Formats: sequence, structure tokens, C-alpha cells
Amino acid sequence: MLEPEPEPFRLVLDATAQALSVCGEPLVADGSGALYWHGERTLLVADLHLEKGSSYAVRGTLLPPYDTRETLARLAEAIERYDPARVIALGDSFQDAGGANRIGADDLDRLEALQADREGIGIAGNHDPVTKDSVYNRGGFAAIPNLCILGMTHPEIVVFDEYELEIWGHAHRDYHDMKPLRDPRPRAARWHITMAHGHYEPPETWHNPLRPSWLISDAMIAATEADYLALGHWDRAAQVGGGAVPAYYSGSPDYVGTVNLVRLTAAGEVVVTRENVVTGAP
Ligand SMILES: [Mn+2]
Repeated sequence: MLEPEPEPFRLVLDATAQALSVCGEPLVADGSGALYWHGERTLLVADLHLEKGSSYAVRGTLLPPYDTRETLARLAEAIERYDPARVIALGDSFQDAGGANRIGADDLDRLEALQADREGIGIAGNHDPVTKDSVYNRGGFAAIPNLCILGMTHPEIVVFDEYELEIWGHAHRDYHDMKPLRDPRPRAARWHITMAHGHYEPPETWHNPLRPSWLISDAMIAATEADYLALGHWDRAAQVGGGAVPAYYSGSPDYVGTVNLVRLTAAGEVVVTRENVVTGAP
């Protein structure tokens, strides 16, 4: 695995981001928690959990109600900073399906404005499954051009012919348990990537009856035969599985202070590195 090469300090942008490079490719671990890839003009984010505060409020736990506004402001700053052509969101963008009812009109306008004039791709997570009353349906996300959401705009797969790349995954369609890696899809492109939102359980504790839902095992990971398995749900960063398929949780950038960078090289390699996210002033 190739190690990232930190860039000289002069490349720190306004002390809110850390420049770095991998294989000479310039990248920015942004202080907002997003990762920006200059060469592809792509911004990557995960687990925004919009409307978390109002979700707790419904159940009587009162938190400051500014979390959605703050998260969108941080996302807006990152988008303004980099002007990405593409934004990729890796699940749990909303805390729950009721988020679309609770989100303020101003915040919804901000969210729509952020997505205007750029591509977006996302997957529904266990907090924001694609139900009939999901935040994606109520928010009219399908009407936004160039936005792909597995389970909504695309049932199971998005194909990028120009990159010989396909990305597939099973979206959460309700709050019940399911197997995120069931019925692995056969490869039909040079690059075969799988996305999933669920919990990896190692072999030694697989038979524990107290284990969580949305389970992923070593055998399920191997059966995807994917070039890369992108996982969401854990807040910590970890590689999981038996190693036959590179399978990684990138974790919550706020919690672990890093994001995962995945490079599909012309030589056919898959290179995964963890890059530091600088959240405070140096
Ligand atoms: Mn989750």
C-alpha cells in the first residue's frame, strides 16, 4: 500500500484544510470533514445526519436545533471553496425518514442550491432508507439532474461507461433488518465497485445472538468479487473481511480525524490510504 505524501505547509488553505498527494495526485482533506479530489473535481462526504436535533426533540431530548444549518453551512463552504463538478454522499445523509417534514424551508432551499449545476451520487443508509415517505421522495431528489441515489433514481446500479466503472449496492428500503450484501451482482465492467451500509461481524462472534442488524460477514464480502467494497455505518475507520476483497469503513471524519482515499490505477491496482483531516487551526 502506498503511503500518502504530506505537502509542505504552505499548501494549507486558510488553515482549514490539509493538502496532500497520493501518486502525485493532489487532494485536500478539508476541515469540514469532506475530501476533495482536484483531478476529478469530486467532493466526498458521509453521514451528514441532517435533522438529528429535531429527531431527538420529537422523543423529548432537546438539543440545540442548529445542527442542520451548521452542517449545510460547512458543506456550502466546502462547495464554495472547491466548486466541485460532482458530490458523492455515502449514506445517512438524513437522521431519519421524517427529516423532510421537519427540515426548514430555508435549509431545504440551501440544500437544493448546493446541488444545482453539479453531479451528485449517493446511497440511502439505515437512518434514511428509501421508504415511500422517505426524505428523498418528499424532497423531490429524483427531479434533480445528474443526481444518482441507489434505491431511488437507480434501483441497484449506476454505470459510468466513460470510466468502465459500475457501482452497485442494496439500498435500505425500510427500517427492518436486511443483508446489505445479499445476491451479489456479477461483474459487467472493468471496475466493479460495491457500496453497502451495515455492520461487519467477524467469524469469532458471528454466532453471538446479541449481534446487531444489517450484518456483513467475511464470506459475503468475498462473494461480491468487487474491486473495492465501500462501507458505511461504523464511526471508526477499519479494514474488514478476509482480505480477498478490499473492504473498508472510512469512519466519521469528526471522530477518527481521517478520510479514506481510494485510487483505481491504470495498472489495475486498488490503493487505499487514510488521510488526515485537519479540523483546528495549526
Ligand atoms: Mn448507519
